[in-house]
Amino acid sequence: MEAAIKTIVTTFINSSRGKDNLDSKSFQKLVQKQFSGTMEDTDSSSAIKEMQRGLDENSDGKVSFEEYLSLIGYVANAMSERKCGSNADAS
Ligand SMILES: [Ca+2]
Repeated sequence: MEAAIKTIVTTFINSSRGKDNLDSKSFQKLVQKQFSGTMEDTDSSSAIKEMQRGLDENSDGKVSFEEYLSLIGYVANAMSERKCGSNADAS
């Protein structure tokens, strides 16, 4: 569990190069690199931009650590739904 959280934190830090926010380009790279197995549309930059807009609560065009955690929560939720089989065809 701690290792998983550490991965979440270090992935953000590495992607943002130590900054507080991910810009569009870094966010796109992170999603393509880390979520191609769980998400559809990771090869579509417009889909990733759309996703970024959805996460960007303060509308500054960047993804903060808190906003990034919403994405992790969203992915975790999607995974648990898939495992429980309650929403097997969620597309
Ligand atoms: Ca933001």
